Amino acid sequence: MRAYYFDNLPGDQRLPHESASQAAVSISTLNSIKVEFWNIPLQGHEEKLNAVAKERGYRNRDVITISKEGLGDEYETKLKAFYKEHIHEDEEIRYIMDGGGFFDVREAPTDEWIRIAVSAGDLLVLPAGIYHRFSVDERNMTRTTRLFKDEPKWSAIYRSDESDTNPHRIEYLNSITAAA
Ligand code: KMT
Ligand code: NI
Repeated sequence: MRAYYFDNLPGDQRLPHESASQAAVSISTLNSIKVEFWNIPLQGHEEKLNAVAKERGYRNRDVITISKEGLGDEYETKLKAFYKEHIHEDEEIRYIMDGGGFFDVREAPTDEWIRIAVSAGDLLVLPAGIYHRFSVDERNMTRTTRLFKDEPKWSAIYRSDESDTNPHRIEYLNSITAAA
């Protein structure tokens, strides 16, 4: 995992887009916006992943391969949907098993994009209510385990005035202010 500020320049979303003028983003900065991260080496990851899942009450999971081969005709549509800024009413928990990609999260209160580059072994938890988006990188492939607390909640709430007043969004912002 490596995190840095997104350069906000137009161009292929699969390229790094690393801002040259800003320092790298530390894990503690990520933690301050409630993003959590672990590295669990692929070899023998089952036991550790199960332990984290048990401890945090993640009872369901599935595996998705985001690639042309994995998604076929749906690939381009899905890539566009994943890269559209959104929130969920639940945590987004991803353990990367192969390939990699970028999770872009909005820092609060600055609203700057922080780009989190992930690879195999990275376990990332985005809190409910954080604005984010996802892209594959130049490898064009991400195989990931998706963990869920209960029933998978797929719905993405795209950014709008309405999402800004979503109770999960408000609760998220309050949790950050309270922690600061
Ligand atoms: C989401 O909701 O942003 C996603 O599921 C992204 C794809 S998982 C790497
Ligand atoms: Ni999402």
